Amino acid sequence: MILDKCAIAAHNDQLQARHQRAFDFVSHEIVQTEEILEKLQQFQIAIPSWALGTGGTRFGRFSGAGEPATLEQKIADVGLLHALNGSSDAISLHIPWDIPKDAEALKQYAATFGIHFDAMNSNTFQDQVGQEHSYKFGSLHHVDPRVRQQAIDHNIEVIDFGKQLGSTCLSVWLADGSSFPGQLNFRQAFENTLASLQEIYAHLPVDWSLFIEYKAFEPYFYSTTIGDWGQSLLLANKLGPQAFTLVDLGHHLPNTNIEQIVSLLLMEGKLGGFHFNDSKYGDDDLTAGCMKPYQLFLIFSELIDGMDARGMAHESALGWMIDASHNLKDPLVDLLQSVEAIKIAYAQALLIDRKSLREAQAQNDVVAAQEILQQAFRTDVRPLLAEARRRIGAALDPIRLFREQALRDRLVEERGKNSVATGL
Ligand code: AOS
Ligand code: ZN
Ligand code: ZN
Ligand code: ZN
Repeated sequence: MILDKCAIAAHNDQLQARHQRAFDFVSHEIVQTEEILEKLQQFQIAIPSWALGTGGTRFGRFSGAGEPATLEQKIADVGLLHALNGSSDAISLHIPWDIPKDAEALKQYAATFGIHFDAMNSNTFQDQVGQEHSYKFGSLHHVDPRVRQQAIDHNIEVIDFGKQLGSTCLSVWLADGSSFPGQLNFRQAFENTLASLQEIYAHLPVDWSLFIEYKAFEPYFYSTTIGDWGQSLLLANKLGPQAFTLVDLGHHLPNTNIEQIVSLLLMEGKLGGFHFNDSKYGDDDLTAGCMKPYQLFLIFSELIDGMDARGMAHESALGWMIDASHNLKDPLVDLLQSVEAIKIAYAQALLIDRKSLREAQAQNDVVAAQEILQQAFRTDVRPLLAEARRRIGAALDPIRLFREQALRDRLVEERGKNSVATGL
């Protein structure tokens, strides 16, 4: 580990007095401080392997230096994040970008950083070298049963890798769609997708979940076979109790009320997990909370309300993951920012006075309802996050420590300037 515990302790000592003043100020106004601190310590957000390298645009890729070139290096990067913020104890792998050669050794290596393996992601949106059939016209929805079978077999292979690593979830995102009216028979495409997913579902171990991610458009621009939460929920309901909908925040048409979707999926017991990111236009995959922090807060407000109504444990009942990737910032620093934004929204939503909100709703007191939400949203909870980190030996200010310790330079020294991560 390129960051040792002593460096974190020295950093925390240096910032302690200022932190204490800020923490005392905010905690003075909050009744349930200890409860929130405990929840913040437990709340972990998984890191996707593909976010550790610099992302591309449709037009080019400007790789940063010292990117993780091997699976071990990707795990070490997540280990570094976890040491800094104590909030990212899992990595989500993607096959075939992250094929584990020796799963047992990998598991042990990850455990040295306190890291385990989150959802496994399959890939039937790219053709791989030596692959028999092309996915140019889709995979699980394809008109040709041989292409569907190849995609089914791939997903089963991904489950098998996941079993070896101790994962308990398969996440499926399909690019399958069409770009021109008339290209596809929608009903047939949907039925083929369902039949293919049923075969994959039949191979799920009993303690596994299947997450079905939807996306409005891209890479195709007329229809996407799993294009919205209705289509995903329909599939999840038909498949059975181990199938759930996955919400990626960037996968909606502009202005969609995502918090309402979240609320109803939770009500139906069919919300599986999240891909956090932020966007202004489409699937922009920007840093969580960089554009619409109020929306993120409102989503967490519905999540907490819905999870508490069903008695679900916040930290473990749903799959929390980031799915962001871009090409301007250091990916590790960017991930620290995303995790921070997600936990800020979570902490603010924990502050909502639920009892008063229900009363206001019952009285149709619209003003009071808005005041209650915004009172929570406008509370600066950052000292609570810092205190939660301090108590578990993580850094009071992870980004500052990352920069002070010149951690990227150390990674470049170790890995070289030209190491490039596999991914999009
Ligand atoms: C694609 O747009 C989806 O967000 C996927 O979740 C993900 O980015 C992809 O599966 C990477 O493997
Ligand atoms: Zn996603
Ligand atoms: Zn996406
Ligand atoms: Zn995205």
